[in-house]
Amino acid sequence: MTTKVLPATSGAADTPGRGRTAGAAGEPGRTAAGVRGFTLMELLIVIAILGVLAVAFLPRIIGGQEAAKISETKARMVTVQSIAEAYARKASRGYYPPADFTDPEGKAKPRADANNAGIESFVYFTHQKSEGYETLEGRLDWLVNTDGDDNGAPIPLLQTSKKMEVADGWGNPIAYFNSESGYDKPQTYVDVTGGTQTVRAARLPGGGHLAPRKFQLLSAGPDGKFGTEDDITVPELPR
Ligand SMILES: [Ca+2]
Ligand SMILES: [Ca+2]
Repeated sequence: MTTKVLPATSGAADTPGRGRTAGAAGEPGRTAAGVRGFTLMELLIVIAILGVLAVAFLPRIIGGQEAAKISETKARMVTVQSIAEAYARKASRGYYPPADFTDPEGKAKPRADANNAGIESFVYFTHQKSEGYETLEGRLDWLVNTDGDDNGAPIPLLQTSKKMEVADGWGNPIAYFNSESGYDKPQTYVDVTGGTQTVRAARLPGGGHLAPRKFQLLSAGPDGKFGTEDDITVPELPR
């Protein structure tokens, strides 16, 4: 009896592979492997889909935010432009707001430093008293003071002596140039990061000044740097 049992045991040991593959041990092995493989595939597919979604939509979200800031900046610049035009029409002045704090009528003697002078001068002269045209009154959230200076005396229509710069959509001051104050004189602007930038009046592709005998508004655009391709100008530069 014992001698028959031993060969039977050794017989089973002769075909261990077949016995395990076809037997109870084989099917659970396949099932386990199948479940793991499928789960890994699912994970990979989910990761792949997330990757595709990120690639597809992140630039659109970021691009959409930038587009909104560009639109906001243009809207502000057009408002500033209309204020400048109205200032020139008022009482048949015939000149645009000064960009260097020099009062053509010799009355105002504002305290001013060299930074952000163009736009500060614009805001100062266009908001000294009720001029009877649209002003930045009611748009105080557009105003910033990136160079941290103080005009010394309140600007009546704006109830401030400090916030004299109109910001673009990224918080940087919009630069203002007046041809009479000089397109050839670069201006110094302190940007929203506290850095200082030299800003030059925009030129046409042919080399001439944009809006000769008028005025220019310049935004550093999305990259925050003046003088680069993404700058926004009013009037618009031909591309
Ligand atoms: Ca300032
Ligand atoms: Ca730029």
